[in-house]
Amino acid sequence: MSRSFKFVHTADIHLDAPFVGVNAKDARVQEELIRATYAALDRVATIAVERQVDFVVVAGDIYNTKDKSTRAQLRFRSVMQRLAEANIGVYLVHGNHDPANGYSAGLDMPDNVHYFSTTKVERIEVKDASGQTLCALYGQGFGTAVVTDNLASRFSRQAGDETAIGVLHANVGGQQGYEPYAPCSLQDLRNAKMDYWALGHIHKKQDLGDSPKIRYSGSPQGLNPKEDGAHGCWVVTMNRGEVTEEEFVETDAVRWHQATIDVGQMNNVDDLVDALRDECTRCRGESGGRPAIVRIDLVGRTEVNASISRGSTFDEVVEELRREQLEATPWLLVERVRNRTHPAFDIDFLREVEDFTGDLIRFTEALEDPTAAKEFMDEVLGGVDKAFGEFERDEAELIRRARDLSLSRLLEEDR
Ligand SMILES: [Mn+2]
Repeated sequence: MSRSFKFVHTADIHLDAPFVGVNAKDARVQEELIRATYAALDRVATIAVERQVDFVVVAGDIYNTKDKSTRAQLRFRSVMQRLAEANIGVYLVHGNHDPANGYSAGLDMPDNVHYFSTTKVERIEVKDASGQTLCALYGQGFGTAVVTDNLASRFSRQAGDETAIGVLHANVGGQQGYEPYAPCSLQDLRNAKMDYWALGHIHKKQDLGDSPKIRYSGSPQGLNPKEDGAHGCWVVTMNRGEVTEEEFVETDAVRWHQATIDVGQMNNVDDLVDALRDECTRCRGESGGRPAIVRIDLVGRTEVNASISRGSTFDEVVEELRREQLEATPWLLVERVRNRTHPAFDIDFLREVEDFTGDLIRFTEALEDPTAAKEFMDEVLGGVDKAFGEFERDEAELIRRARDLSLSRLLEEDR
């Protein structure tokens, strides 16, 4: 007779991730970011212990770099020891960020830790303390950073397995923004006849199907602005090949947010300040008491554009907001606010007028074609590029903003 069992599915912990590109001068923010990946791993372990799960699976990328720091390895081991004391087994695959051929400090891991083979799909029968079989786990890790083989197609459930779980680090369905490693399709996964696929590599949680259950857990901690929203791990209960319960439990220590504010109905800078504060309040509400980092884009056609495009008004509004939000507890870092607003004049009317204003609009509209825009900007900025090297730019956006700024000045003179 089998019994029901419970496990935690996590992946992509990326211990020691450097949070590149975060503009954080504040010491509190820096400290919290350095701690964040470790804090998230700690929470995963605490959840495993508190919920008395039978085991934990980690679908790759425990560490951020192949040549992982000894500090990261020591801390990881201490978490494994905590799980060993609670009699919780840990089954891991190597991912592209921590392949088996990377640096290892050679630390002895406790006996509860098992890495799957990197040369073949390994099958492990998981038993409880009384020797009763709970399920069969199947996994294969990355031997080197770049794995272009379809690993999923090698998995196959053995006859007689009451419950089978696949553990794999892979890009399912050629997802953009992630390396195309261990590429496979949903059909490859289905063909293996597993009951649950514990996947890693994609950093946001994904639910790719229910029959069988195919899940990415995502990273327990969001690692960059694109990894916004709640991050956590799955706690899964299974019995005789069926998932009877699954819960996504939040584990992130710092949360990312991306927001867009339409300033179309606003009349003055005060309205804008209020809207920015409201957005920060909303992010706090969605962060569940955690510190948070937010990036905001302002969009819309508005009267406010003229005031915030002038001098340092915009920068000062953002600077004040940032200071105010950082001082509060928990802190909220307003990491970036982009002004993507447009002035409130009637382009359709102005376009028809036979004067310089009309010429300007017609000229810039001819540059809406990306190739034309690039050619024009290369011509205008060729000298700058030569002197300083070509910088990354959104040509169409730059042209639109230059047009709006010129129109604002021109129309003001008419008033
Ligand atoms: Mn990863």
